[in-house]
Amino acid sequence: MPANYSGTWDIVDNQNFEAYMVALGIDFATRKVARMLKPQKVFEQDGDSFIIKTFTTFRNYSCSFKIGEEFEEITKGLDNRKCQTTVNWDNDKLVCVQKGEKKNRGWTHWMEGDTLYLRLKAAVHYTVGCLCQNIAAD
Ligand code: VL7
Repeated sequence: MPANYSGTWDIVDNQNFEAYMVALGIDFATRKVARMLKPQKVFEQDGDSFIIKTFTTFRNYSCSFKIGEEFEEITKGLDNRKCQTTVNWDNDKLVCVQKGEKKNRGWTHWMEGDTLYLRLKAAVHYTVGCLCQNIAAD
C-alpha cells in the first residue's frame, strides 16, 4: 500500500521561494505579492489517483494525475507554461517530473511524522522547501 496524503495542509514555513519564482521568470510585482502568501494544500487521493489543490488569497492551482501516467500540464496562473508531467512513487515519496522549456523541473512531496514537505525545483540551483502541517487529517 502506498502512503496516503489525503488531508488539508497549511504551509508553516518556506525557504527559497523567491529564487524558485525568479527561475520561472515570474515578474517582480507578482513575486512581491506571491512571497507573502501562505498556501493551503488539499490532497484528495484514491490509491494512485490524486488531486492536489493549492489555495491562496491571490490565486489557486489544481493538478490531477494518476501515478505513472504522463499528462499535459499547463501551469495556469503560475508561469503559464506547458509541461509533459509524470508523477511516480519513490517508496512513499511522490516524485514529479515536469518536462518542458525549463530544465530539471519538478517537485517532490514526502511526509515525516505529522509534517508534509514539498520541494519545488525549476533549475539545478533553485529549490524551495515548504514545511506543512496537517490540520484536518482523518
Ligand atoms: C506551485 C507557484 C510561482 C507564480 C502566484 C502564486 C500562487 C499558488 O506545483 C505546485 O504544487 C504541486 C505540488 O503540490 C501540485 O500542483 C504549486 C505553487 C508555486 C510558483 C509562480 C507565482 C504566482 C501560489 C497558487
